[in-house]
Amino acid sequence: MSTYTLYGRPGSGSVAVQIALEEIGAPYERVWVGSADADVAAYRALSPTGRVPALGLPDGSVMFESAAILIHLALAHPEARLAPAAGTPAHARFLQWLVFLSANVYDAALRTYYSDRYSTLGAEGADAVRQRAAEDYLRDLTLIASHLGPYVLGAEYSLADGYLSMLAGWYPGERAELHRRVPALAVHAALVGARPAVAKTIADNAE
Ligand SMILES: N[C@@H](CCC(=O)N[C@@H](CS)C(=O)NCC(=O)O)C(=O)O
Repeated sequence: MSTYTLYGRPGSGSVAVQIALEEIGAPYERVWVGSADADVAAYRALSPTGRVPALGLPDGSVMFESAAILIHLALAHPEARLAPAAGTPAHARFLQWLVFLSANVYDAALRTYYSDRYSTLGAEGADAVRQRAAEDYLRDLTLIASHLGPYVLGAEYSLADGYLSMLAGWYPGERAELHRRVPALAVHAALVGARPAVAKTIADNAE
């Protein structure tokens, strides 16, 4: 099997991609991207947004955007059964939830942690951005949680589950409080966290 290169940072959006690579059992090199200006500038030559994750593909090209990477990996490795067969209604739901997570939940996380970038009004504006982001974050996690059964697609685990568990794990404040408010997320986090690919990824990111 050919080799991937995962560009990421510990605990960042690269976690979901690393979980996917571990689930597939694909050989990959994991590269942590530095946060210094020079590191980011060099990284932009590979991945023009300068954000992580990005994935170097076996042909030497590099792709970015976490949801797109997960969709690609699922399609490139159908034998790993990490998504329904392409073109089926189940695959349509897989795409729906991946894009929902990327466009809404990931976005709320970015508005939470980079709130100053979303306002020209200084600290007060950033506080307002953060408050709205927290409301949106909880609303959208609650929405997807109401469809868990116990996984995003029902009885079958898919790459959407690693993605959800990463994004829910970033929710600001106490994890216990989130799980008290949305119990289905507690069940989901326990199921996903018990998977060897997830435990290995979490351990690697904690080093
Ligand atoms: N839409 C992108 C978002 C990627 C993103 O913003 N990643 C964060 C880390 S979780 C990042 O690189 N932040 C650094 C920065 O924006 O300067 C994706 O889904 O891959």
